[in-house]
Amino acid sequence: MADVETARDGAVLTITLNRPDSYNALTTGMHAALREALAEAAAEEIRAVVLTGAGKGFCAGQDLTEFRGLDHSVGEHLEATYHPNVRAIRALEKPVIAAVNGVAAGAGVSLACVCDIRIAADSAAFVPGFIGIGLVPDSGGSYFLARLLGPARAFSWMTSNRRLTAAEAHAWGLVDEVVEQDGLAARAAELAADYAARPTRGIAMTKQLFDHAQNATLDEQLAKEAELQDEATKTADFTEGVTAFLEKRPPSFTGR
Ligand code: T3D
Repeated sequence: MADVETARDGAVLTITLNRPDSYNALTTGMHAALREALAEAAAEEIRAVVLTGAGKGFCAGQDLTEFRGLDHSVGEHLEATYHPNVRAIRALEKPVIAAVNGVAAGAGVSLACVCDIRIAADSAAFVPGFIGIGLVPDSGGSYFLARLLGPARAFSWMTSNRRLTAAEAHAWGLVDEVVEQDGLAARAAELAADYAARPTRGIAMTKQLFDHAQNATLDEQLAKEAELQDEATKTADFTEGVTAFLEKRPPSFTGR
């Protein structure tokens, strides 16, 4: 079994981190495998992606056994391994759903937060992790958590190392939905299939817009909206959406 597995169901690609004995802690090799899986996800026929973990954990962050006798620059390691995948997920022109099946810690929390949507099993938990070993949030953690939770809550949580339950994460807005452990995979598949039937290019451009809004002025954002709306009107799904509305029938979107 590979450390990162992919499975295709129609237009949905599920990527599974697969080192269950260590709660899918990330090794250098896993980053490369994840990069390959994300390249597979970029194919036009894939219209939604699920990212999950095998076994009891979602992802325990950096595999700490790789820190034994640390003899490399961690900053360079981050740039070479974590960062390309963070950028690849944000660049995917389709929704990425994190199905958090168990504990997420350290860069595992960051990884979930890089995704567009998070659903969690009721048994899942979120552990800052970094500060527990004297580190700072990385792999996008400080960026996404500040935006998802607000800087004050993100700071106090990340520096407390408090284990957050799935219910608490939901109350904080960190996850969109909490489902029973046994129903998580089915719910993730259902949600992904639903997304895969929507206007994929419109969703991709919505993702791009909200990313752009993080650091834009109002004028810059208005310009970006106008630019992407122009592009959206050139899609087949726009034509289909308007036609279906006028013909009083449900639309059939192709993702083009
Ligand atoms: O290199 C760079 O570029 C820097 C990047 C840094 C990014 C980071 O992510 S730093 C933060 C790294 N992560 C952590 O510090 C989390 C460490 N793990 C934990 O705090 C806990 O294990 C958990 C909260 C994740 C889960 O706790 P619990 O009690 O539910 O389970 P457990 O028994 O501690 O762990 C289960 C197994 O997974 C266990 O193995 P064993 O004893 O049954 O053989 C444990 O050793 C293993 N495991 C968990 N986390 C890691 C790990 N093995 C290696 N690395 C881990 N991060």
